[in-house]
Formats: sequence, C-alpha cells, structure tokens
Amino acid sequence: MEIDKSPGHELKIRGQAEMAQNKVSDEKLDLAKRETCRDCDEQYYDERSQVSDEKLDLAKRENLLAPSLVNMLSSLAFLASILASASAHATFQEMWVNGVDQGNWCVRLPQSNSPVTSVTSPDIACNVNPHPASGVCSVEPGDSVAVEMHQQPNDRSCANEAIGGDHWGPVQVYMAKVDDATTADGASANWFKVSEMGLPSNNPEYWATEVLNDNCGHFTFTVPSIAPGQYLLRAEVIGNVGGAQFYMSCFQLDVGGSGTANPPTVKIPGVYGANDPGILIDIYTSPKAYEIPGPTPFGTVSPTVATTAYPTIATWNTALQPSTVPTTAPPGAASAPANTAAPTSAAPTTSASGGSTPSASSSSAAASSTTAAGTVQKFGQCGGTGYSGATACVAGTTCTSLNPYYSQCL
Ligand SMILES: [Cu+2]
Repeated sequence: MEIDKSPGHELKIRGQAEMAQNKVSDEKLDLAKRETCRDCDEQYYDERSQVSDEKLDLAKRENLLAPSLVNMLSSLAFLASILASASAHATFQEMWVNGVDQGNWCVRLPQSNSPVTSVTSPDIACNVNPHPASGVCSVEPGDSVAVEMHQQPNDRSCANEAIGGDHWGPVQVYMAKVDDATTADGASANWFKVSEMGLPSNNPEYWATEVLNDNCGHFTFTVPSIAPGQYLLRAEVIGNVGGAQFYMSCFQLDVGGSGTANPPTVKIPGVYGANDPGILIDIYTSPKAYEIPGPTPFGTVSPTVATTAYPTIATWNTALQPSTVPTTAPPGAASAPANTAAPTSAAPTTSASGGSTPSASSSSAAASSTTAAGTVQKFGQCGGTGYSGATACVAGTTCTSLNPYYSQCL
C-alpha cells in the first residue's frame, strides 16, 4: 500500500501507532481488526500492513513525540475510529441524471474500495487501474446529476451507510473536457470543480459525508453551462481518518446543449498538497470551520458553515432506491467502442466488469424494458429525441417527458 510521507501524515500515523502500542497489545489490535472487517479481507490486510508501517515509523521516531500529544490522541473514540475504518471503505458506483438511474454504465469502477492516500500519485485522478466503463452517459447543462457511493460493490441498500467508520470530510465533483471520454487519461486531463460540500454545520458538527449517509449515498449537483462535448466527471470523498483518505471514481460523459463556458482548470494530481488546510487536519478536534481543498467551484457558491443544526432530513427518496444495478444502457447513452480498453487500466480485462462490455446493438434502451410488442414497462423509455422504440406504456403508467431526450413510463 501507499503511505503518504508528508510531514503532516507522519504526525497522524505516529499518533495511531502510539495508540496501538499504548492502549492495546498487538494481539488485541489484530483481533479487533479481524472482528470489524470480516467481509473485507483485502482491506484488512491493507490496514494491517499500514499498522506495521506505522510501528516501523514509530520505532524510528518515538523520541520525537511529545507525551502531551500521545495523551491528546489517546481517547477510546480515536481508537474505535481507527478500528472501524477498516470495514467502512467505499466507492462511487452509480449515477443518476434527472432522476433516471444510469447504473454503473459510465463509471470506471475502482477495483477496490480502499482509498488513495498520496496526493501526488496519478491514482488520485481516477483511482487505481479502474475497470473500463461500459459507455458514456448523456447530460445537458442544467441537468440534475447525482453520484452514488456505497461501501461494497453492487450493494445499493440504503440500510448500509454509504461510507461509515467516521470517515468525515468533504464531497466534491470535478469535470474535465476531453477529446474522447472512453480513452481520456484523468491524470493528464484539465479539471475544474463543479460542486463541493465540506462542513455544512458546526453545531452540531455535521460533515458532507454524513449528508451522503443520510441520503443513501447520493450527492446531487447541477451540470453548469459548459461547452458541449465529451467530459470526465470525477466524484470524490476525502475521509479524514487519522490522515486523509481519498475515494474517487471517474464517470464518462457526453455533454449536450449549447453552453459556452470553458472554466479555468487544475491538474489532478497537482491540485492538492499534503499540508493543505483541508487535508492536514485533526478532525477529532471538532473544527468550527473547514477549508475545502482545491479550487472554487465553477458556477456555484459553496454554502457557508451553518451554526444551527443541519436539516438531516434526507432529500433522497429512499423508497425509489433500486436494489440492483441496471444492466442495460441508460437513455441516450453510448457504448464504449469494442476492443477499447480503459485508458489507465493496466489491469487484466477479464474481470466481471471489463468482460461485460455490451455490443452496440444491446445498447438500445427500449430492448429490455419492452415486454410485448409496443408495450413499455414502468420506468422504461417511451419517447425522446432519437428514440424509435415502443411508445405505449403498460397499464397503470403514463408516458412522461422528463426532458427533450427522454420520456419514461411513470
Ligand atoms: Cu479508511
């Protein structure tokens, strides 16, 4: 695994290692980690190797650590959060456009739910050798887009926290204009931020990741009035658990419409420094404010920190949450060209996701949602620009226009 060797991160790591040494024996720590992480062997081994590194680091530096710092960090809550973090990693897996489920059609799914921890690694752009996406999703300026995070692959249950284990921190969305979203390399793309949320309230302390957890993993934003063309979209959570953990997925988009903006851009990696205020932070001090790292979002204003309780009523209607991921193309979507591997993927392409790239002919949205000739099932497409399938909705539903490109039986 990667260890960020920035001074700030080492400070955090030393604190954790001291905790491990002072409060529990190696055996107990090991046992506790196993118990908190029965379902995630890979994470378990990752986290355990991190502890080993931490202890090594500690051995070299224990004389440098002030006793007061050890005491400060030696709270049971802190220990609990370290142990819990192993079972609570997560990935952005799905997307919604104007309330229509795109599934994971256009996401380059990460291979694991473990975080990236180095702000200088190319992996921080689009995760570590992600699987190729099936295709490209269509959006328009003004569309309401939601990205959806969960801890485990294909588990969309609202009963499970999107990202648990006290992974407190901001949620951010970046976009980058590219020539071809199916082949673009995120680490060399030119990114601008379109949405961010950090600490929406400090009384009580309430983080953007808690907004995710209270909304079944969904974070919703509006596509700004940017120039049409192909884009990568990067959704990110920074979970501050004894050192910043970066969780990101890149989605492949085709932006329509007639927007004209080409916002100023940053490079990822490059945009973050390990010592940035929002990255080098002791989240356990209950900060009253939080400086979100990276540039100011384009076209939106970040909310100021409220000093009253954040309304934690979910804005996402969990009754609509599907239990499975659709296997057909969402409306207006394009398939990835055959034989095109994901740009940054050096990994085997025989994985379940990589092997299931559909052919162009299977991307007709109407195909799987039409039961009998001319009858479209509930939630199936029944109209829209470029649509040539059945238009009659099954009894009890009505063909409803959601936008010029998509009508749905509702
Ligand atoms: Cu973690």
